Amino acid sequence: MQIKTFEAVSFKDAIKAVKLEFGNDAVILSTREKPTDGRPNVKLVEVTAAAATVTRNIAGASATTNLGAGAQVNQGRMDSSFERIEKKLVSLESRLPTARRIENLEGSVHDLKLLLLEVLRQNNSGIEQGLPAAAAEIIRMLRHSGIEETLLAKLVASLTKLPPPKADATTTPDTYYRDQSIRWMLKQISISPRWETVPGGQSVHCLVGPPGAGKSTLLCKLAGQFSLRENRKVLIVSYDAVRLAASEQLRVYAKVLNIRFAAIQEPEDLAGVLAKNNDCDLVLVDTTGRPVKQVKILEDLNILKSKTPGIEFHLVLSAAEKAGILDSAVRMYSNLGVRSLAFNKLDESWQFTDAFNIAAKWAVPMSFFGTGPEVPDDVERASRERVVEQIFGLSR
Ligand SMILES: Nc1nc2c(ncn2[C@@H]2O[C@H](COP(=O)(O)OP(=O)(O)O)[C@@H](O)[C@H]2O)c(=O)[nH]1
Ligand SMILES: [Mg+2]
Repeated sequence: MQIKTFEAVSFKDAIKAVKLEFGNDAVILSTREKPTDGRPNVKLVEVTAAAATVTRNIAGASATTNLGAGAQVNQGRMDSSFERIEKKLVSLESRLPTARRIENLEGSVHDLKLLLLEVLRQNNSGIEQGLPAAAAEIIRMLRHSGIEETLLAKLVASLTKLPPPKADATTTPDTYYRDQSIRWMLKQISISPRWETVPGGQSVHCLVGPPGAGKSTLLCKLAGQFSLRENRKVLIVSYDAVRLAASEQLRVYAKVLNIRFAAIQEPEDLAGVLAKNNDCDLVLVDTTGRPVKQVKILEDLNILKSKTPGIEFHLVLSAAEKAGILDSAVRMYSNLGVRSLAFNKLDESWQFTDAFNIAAKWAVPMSFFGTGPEVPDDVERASRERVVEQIFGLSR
């Protein structure tokens, strides 16, 4: 008799393997669960089976089965054995960890891994190793708040070159290195120039960026601020290439504030609209887009750029997004020649760390901060001090 042991992750799979090798008439001799090496919560199933040569009396009720060396097994007894085994299999299978439980376990292992990495990073005796204790502590604090490692390495290099703090009553090593770090961080970011009136001309600013970043909201805030507070003659243009009816919100808003409004669907049409409204000195262009159409949108924006001399693009980002998403948005729009970064939804976390990372890494000036959904009040001009003070916990 040929006997073999099969291992699988479930009884179903084990039986499948048995049938594949020994055919449908294989005899199951034993079944058991056994732990997996190194994964105590995940069990394997072991099924020992024998190959059977079956001869059946098709016409009669008393079919017999020939097991190798002539052992005769009554078909009725075999059927009931199978039934018992099947029941046992079902009950054992119900006790196996479900796919969801395994998933949960894997999730926990992943979380633990992250936690461990975080602990290791916090105890990192790497790049700041050679620094005085007070300076190293600042690096650890900045790392903890989310400042990117590449930027930290540059700061470490800069702090390393500093002369030691003078021993006087007013400066402790803590304040000395903190002030130097703040100074260094302020130098890494810049603020874009104000959108001043061009004598005898129009300045055209186009807001681009991922859907939902808050472009239209920011545009309304800016249009409101420039026309109400600075008395500028503003023209709002909605460039809604994919006909999302997004221009309606702007049309209504423009009407309420008595601001000139135009909608275009083709990038070539902007030049005509500008000529027709040449008494407006500040033109704010809103754009729309769906993620799947990004390539087409970029092509259109490039046409808009080539057909509209002097147009400036400003990339609007949501500070509530993950750093990776912000990074790929900057990468995507950088070919257009982005003049500034505006960060919205700062009110959702009051975290300026990602804004700092992105602006410093890509060396693009910051222009505006959206600090809430209210139009036109929840906007402020970007400020380097605001960013750095928040990171150092000196302000909200
Ligand atoms: N909390 C908060 N919500 C904002 C801010 N800016 C925009 N939003 C909201 O974000 C959503 C998307 O804004 P919208 O301007 O339509 O994004 P767009 O697709 O880039 O034009 C809307 O519900 C806005 O009210 C902000 O600074 N703070
Ligand atoms: Mg919009």
